[in-house]
Amino acid sequence: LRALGTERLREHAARALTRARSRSTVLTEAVDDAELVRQHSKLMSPLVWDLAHIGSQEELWLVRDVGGLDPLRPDIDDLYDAFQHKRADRPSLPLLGPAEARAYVGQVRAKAFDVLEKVPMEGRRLTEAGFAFGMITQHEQQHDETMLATHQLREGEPALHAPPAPGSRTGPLPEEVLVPAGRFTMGTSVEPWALDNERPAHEVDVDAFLIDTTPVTNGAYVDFLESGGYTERRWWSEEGWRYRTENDITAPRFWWRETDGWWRRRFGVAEPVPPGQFVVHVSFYEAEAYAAWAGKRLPTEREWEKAARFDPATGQSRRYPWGNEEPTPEHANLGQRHLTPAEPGAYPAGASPLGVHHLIGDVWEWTSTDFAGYPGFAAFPYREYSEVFFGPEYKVLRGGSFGTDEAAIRGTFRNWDYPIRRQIFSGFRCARDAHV
Ligand code: AVJ
Ligand code: FE
Repeated sequence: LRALGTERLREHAARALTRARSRSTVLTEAVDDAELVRQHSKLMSPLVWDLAHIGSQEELWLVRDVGGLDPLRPDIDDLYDAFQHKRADRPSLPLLGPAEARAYVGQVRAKAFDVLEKVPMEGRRLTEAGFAFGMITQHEQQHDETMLATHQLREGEPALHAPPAPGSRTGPLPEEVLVPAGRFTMGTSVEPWALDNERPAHEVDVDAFLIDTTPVTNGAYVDFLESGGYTERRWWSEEGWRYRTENDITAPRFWWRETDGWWRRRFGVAEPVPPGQFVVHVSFYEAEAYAAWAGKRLPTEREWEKAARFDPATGQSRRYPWGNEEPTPEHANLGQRHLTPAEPGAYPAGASPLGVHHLIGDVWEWTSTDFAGYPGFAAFPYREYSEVFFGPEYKVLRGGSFGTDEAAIRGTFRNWDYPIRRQIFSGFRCARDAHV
């Protein structure tokens, strides 16, 4: 970032903010006002809440904090504070209506651009202001992915459209890759837009292990299903079995069985489950059961990151599996360009030095690791960003999905959720110990 120079830095931030806003606009203009204010699922906010919340965070961080400008709407701070109101209660709040919310986010953005033009960007200010703009860009993109998940939950005619994800551009890939034993650098102290939970960089020692070259496909998952995967207690953990039976979970979310096979609903379209694509909308517990059935296990978070970042030729950790350059459409299925995961081998340019594919994009990958701070963790800019979520209730997911923007993903990025969650774009790959 420093190397960019302050003018390039301003441009970079402005472009990233504008790209996020185009996406928020698409997601909130694809449905009518009645659908914007409706709660499509108890798990999600009405889309109009996400929109105004994006503006509210931007007002707090960029307009008031970085810019030192007067508040625009101090009266609504509380309405859009995610910690004040649970998602289920948000529809009953006196929220801004669709037209008001659009006007509000527009006014905030105009002020944020004023701040971006004028804020001094050198030395410490550069790092702080640069991070604040990066954080707000990522925040908007994270809510855009959440809004995409709301679109997936919504009933009714299709509202979003995109070309299909690419098919394989390689021959068949080996099933697994061996990751040799040894130390590698996990996390980062230098990535400019890295959030607090990705910091600091630290060395970790990892035993040799094998990891699947790609995430698990629908076809492989159907084999698990049809060989009694959901009815045989032995594949499931105790908690997982309780969750499965109490909620009568019998297949991934959005799937159902017809006489001719498995079908799914995807953004309002009913279609046969495509066997080649990676499975999506599974909980941690389902992923864990599949892995047990396959004679494997889920990777730990450090295993996942080593497979993604470690370059055995240099001993260094890369920003992304393919190197240090920002993602392009050749590297990964990101950015809501396609509204499905791809198939194995679709992104050969995105493979890691060890030959692991599809680490970035396609589906968020469940790991077996509980969300916790790295050694030397310091909450920034506030405890509520990640620290309050540390603990065994949350599992870490890695790599981003087709719904994640490139600004909001990298080799060090950590997402987290409850192990029961499946409305997110979650899939997984398996690993196992290497017996050498
Ligand atoms: C990192 C995706 C778990 O959506 O709850 C958005 C991101 N934090 N607003 C979430 C976030 C505050 C967060 N996740
Ligand atoms: Fe938020």
